Amino acid sequence: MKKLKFSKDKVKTFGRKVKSFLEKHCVVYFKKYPLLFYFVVTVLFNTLLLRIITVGNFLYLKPLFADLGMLFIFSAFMFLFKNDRRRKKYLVVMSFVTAIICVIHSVYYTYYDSFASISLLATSTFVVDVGDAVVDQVLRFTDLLYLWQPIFMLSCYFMDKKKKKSEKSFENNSDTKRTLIKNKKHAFIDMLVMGLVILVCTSIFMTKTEWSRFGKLWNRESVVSSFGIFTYQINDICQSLEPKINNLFGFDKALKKVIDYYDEKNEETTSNKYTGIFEGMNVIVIHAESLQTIALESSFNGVEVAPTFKKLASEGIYFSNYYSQVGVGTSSDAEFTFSTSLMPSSNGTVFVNYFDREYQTIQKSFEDKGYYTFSMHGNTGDFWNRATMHKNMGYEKFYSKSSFDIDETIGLGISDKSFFKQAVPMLQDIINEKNQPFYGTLITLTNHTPWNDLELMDEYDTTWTVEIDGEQIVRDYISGTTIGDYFKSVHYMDQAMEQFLSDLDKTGILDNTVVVIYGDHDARISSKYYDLLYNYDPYTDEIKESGDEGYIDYNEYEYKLDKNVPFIIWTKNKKITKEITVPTGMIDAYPILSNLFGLEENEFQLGHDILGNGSTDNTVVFTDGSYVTSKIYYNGQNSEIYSVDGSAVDEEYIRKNSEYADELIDISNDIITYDLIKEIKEKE
Ligand code: GP9
Ligand code: MN
Repeated sequence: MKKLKFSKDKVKTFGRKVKSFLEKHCVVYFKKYPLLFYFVVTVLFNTLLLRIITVGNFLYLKPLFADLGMLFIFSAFMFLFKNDRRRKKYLVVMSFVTAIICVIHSVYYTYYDSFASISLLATSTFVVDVGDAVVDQVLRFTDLLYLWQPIFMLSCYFMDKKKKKSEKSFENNSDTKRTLIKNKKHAFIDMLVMGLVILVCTSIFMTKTEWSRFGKLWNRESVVSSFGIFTYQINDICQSLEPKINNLFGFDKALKKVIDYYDEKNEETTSNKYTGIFEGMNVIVIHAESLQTIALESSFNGVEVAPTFKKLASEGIYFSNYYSQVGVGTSSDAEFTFSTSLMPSSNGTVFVNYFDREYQTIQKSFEDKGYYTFSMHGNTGDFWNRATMHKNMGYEKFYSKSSFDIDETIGLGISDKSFFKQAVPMLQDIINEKNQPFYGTLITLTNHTPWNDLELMDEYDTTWTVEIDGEQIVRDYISGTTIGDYFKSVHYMDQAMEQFLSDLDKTGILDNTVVVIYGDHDARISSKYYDLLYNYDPYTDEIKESGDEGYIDYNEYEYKLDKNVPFIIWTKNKKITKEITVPTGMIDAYPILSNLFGLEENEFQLGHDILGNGSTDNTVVFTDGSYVTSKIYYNGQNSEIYSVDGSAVDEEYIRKNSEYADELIDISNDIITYDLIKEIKEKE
């Protein structure tokens, strides 16, 4: 009993000491500067708001304390300013800075489902170019909510200015003066130490996985969810600068890791029934902007959304369970992964931040076989830094915007119909100049968000007619919605494709050409619109609810799986007609095509020849560490597992696949960051 009383006393004394310590080293500053108190509390509220709006977590204490710690550190710097007025101004400026950070992340999250990175500053010009898409599809009222805070701080600042007189008399009091002088000396250190202590205490509660994600920074949502926005931001700045100074650190370790990986992998590649089947034929690769598989599976009033793509899929090799693996570099990442069989960079965008590295590419492999390689795109050469990067990847010529007559504009630029129409004589010229066989990539443009130039496209009827009480009722339920507009736009792209193939056929080019089509990435349509596809009831003109007959419980994983894109390899003579349902990724395209065309195998490829090797399962990895197999979808953000085929998997299956996913991302990042292909080739 005595002992308990003793320890109670001790706790009380300790509590008193902490209280007086806090009074002396922290509360005193808040009392002296109410603006400082408002700053900490209101910015902290904004960070909470950001997490609620983006990742939807608000019950977590860890990011809250991490942000609080960072705010103390930011606040400490105000004491480096000479006088009160400047210190207060500093708080107002910091309010604007933090609010703008929140707005940027909020907008970015809507578009990319991730948090922005400073390494993308170089890509910010593209945001201007796709500005319409951002305003139409992305900018929401909630993204601007954060601005209340700097406005509030500014008002407090001006109100405070009015009180200047009385403040002066307060400062003239000799006792206060002494306190202020003491504060001036210690305030900076006090606030800094307080911030660091909060951060250290918070970090003790972080799990191993959280630390690993913090270090790798692939999974930005998860890092913000645990460490808060400011710690993420500082980490991101450091890691974005890393490539610049990286060649000084960690190079040897990465080189050894990558060499060991390829030595161990040592995959036996034997020829199979598909090897060299298309050897010597021309290749036209269609990079189909935002083309999702779901568009090939949908129809309205008996008319398919994408009849041409659908026909090509049924007449050729069709990967119906194919996924894009892009990161923040979207279109350019799709081109990169398709061409190199490497994952995109987790830190920035290869086309923009790592364009000066050496890559082993499919273009170079075709060139080694005597092919002429080129690309065509109706946008400017500097978009996604393509002019530079296409050259680096091995395209001998890039026909960009200046090579085309921009006679019809839809959305981002030249319409697909005009683009394809002009491409045909260009292809004929290429052949006439004896540049055969050729490997050419044609990048489409029209099907880019926001799909709001529909009046320039042929009408595509997306209504649904039902008979109610003997009367024909037409439900125009999907027009004007994002997904409805998307389908109309895909229908246009499909018509453009149909016309292109027919024009090509007239020239005879198709007789000796393999047409390869891939959707570059999903169309980023919010999951709420998918309810119109799955749960719309034309009889009631309403969306079905749980319990209603025929209601489909469309969950976040079905939505993720619906983001798959088509990959089609087609020839006019329908040489191979086959559907591959094994999960396949953009990373597998190069090995598959390499085998079909009898190319030299790329020793740095990380993908697999899913067609030739007869795989029954495959792991498609996404840039955040999530992956999909024929059995599960693993969510890298929260380690949740979704069963794709209804069967159960054991721990070992998950462990192995997760390790594989981590390694794939690591190896790709090391190769890209440290320019290891160049290094290894030089050593050979
Ligand atoms: C434009 C295009 C669009 O040239 O490729 O890029 P995205 O916004 O889809 O990354
Ligand atoms: Mn794209």
